Amino acid sequence: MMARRTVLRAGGWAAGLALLGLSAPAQAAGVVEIRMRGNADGSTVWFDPVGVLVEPGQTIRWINVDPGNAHTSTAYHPANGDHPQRIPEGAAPWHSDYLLPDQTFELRLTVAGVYDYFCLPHEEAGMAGRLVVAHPQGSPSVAARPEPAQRPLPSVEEILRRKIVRIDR
Ligand SMILES: [Cu+2]
Repeated sequence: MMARRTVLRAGGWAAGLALLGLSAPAQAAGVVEIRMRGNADGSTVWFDPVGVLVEPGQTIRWINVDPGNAHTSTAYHPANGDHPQRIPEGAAPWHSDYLLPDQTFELRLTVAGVYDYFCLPHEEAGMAGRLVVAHPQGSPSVAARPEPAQRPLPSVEEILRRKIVRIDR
């Protein structure tokens, strides 16, 4: 089966540059990979890492490495099942659709800020993650936001400090 490889360019910034015959300038940073994981009996599911600092335009790739479950990467946004908006104003919401084991989904975010997302079938089980999009140099303009009720996500400050935050299992 072919792996799903969907690229969604929120904001159309890179596409606009391509139309001008220019390449995106922020190619230095590599792909950030976030694994969708579950334990053997399926009782615990999570994103690994759960919190990541990414640069604007950097490719974020989710991969389902859980042989026992389908997972999604779905932005907290009213467009996704009436969820509260927990992505920056002006940023496009995303929904990966269901990823079977070994399938992937790619996303590029160009609007700086804090993005919270969840797994559609496992939100109740606390499967959620946080991305902070900021330039590595200079002070990032990211606003703090109230924590979701279901489960504490790593704080913006912790993500900025450690860049990658994992859940210990
Ligand atoms: Cu899931």
